[in-house]
Amino acid sequence: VDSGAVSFTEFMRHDEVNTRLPRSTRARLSRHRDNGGDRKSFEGRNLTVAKISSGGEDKPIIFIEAAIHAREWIAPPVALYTLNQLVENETNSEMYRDVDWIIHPVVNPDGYEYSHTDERLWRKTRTPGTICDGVDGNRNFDYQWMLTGASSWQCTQTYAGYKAFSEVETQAVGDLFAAYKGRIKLFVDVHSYGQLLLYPYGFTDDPPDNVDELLELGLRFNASVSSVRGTTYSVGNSLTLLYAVAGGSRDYAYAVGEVDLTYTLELPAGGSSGFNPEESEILPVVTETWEGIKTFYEHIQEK
Ligand code: ING
Ligand code: ZN
Repeated sequence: VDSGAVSFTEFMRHDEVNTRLPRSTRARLSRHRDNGGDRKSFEGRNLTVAKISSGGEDKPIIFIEAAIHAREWIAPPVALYTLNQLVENETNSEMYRDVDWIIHPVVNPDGYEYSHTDERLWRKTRTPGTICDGVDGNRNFDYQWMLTGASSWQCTQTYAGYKAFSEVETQAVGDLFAAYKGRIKLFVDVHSYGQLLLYPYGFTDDPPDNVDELLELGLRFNASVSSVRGTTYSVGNSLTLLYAVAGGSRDYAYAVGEVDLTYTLELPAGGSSGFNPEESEILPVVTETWEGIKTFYEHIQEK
């Protein structure tokens, strides 16, 4: 057990995440890396995805992505803790016997780095615009693109890009949905903040076909998380509980990727901006969230 592979006592820079990923996924069974279709970020960083599998090409997949938004620093640790628990904690090894996992801990590495080096509250990618830089990755997916809750003006935080999938980082995620179509059974897009678990859709409050299952499983996620130290989540339709959004990865996963169970997870807040939890909060947050992830896993495993 190499518990020192990934830090949960401080926020890691992208190169630390990236170099520690292969270490924590070191050969045990057929775990391997996948660079999101061999793509690099706009500025040339690896778009490293960890895949955890005990072999075979037909098992259900749970897909977790984090940090499509740069400033949401508490999100990558949740993805990395999940990875760590799977590959470093022998007692969890049955969790990748019947189910495969794809974990993309930093979807937007350029923005993530910029939020460390230049502007703490940077949210978007780093592609240059004529006046303002960056695209909101979570408005850039090719499903109901620009319908609502997104902006065509490059200087806004929710700029959807000049076209759907204008960003290589969102294309890389889209490629994964295409490559594993039919196998991905649950997708979680990890954000902060708000203590919300949101299911489709972001652009309408018309309930999706399997709203009962989405809600019921979401409530079980909340029960598991809250059993640790009382953190509670509101579970519901995205638009109703938060605000209108179109072009996000969750709805794309649901409607185009044919993933039946898709959620946006808004982790707890911290600090004056909400995006700055104390580093001492990382471990409590990832630990309680892991209980919820296990509940997701049990549901997929029993299905
Ligand atoms: N929130 C998400 C956002 O992209 C969201 C919320 C995403 C709602 C997807 C619905 C669909 O605005 C944060 N904190 O980024
Ligand atoms: Zn976000």
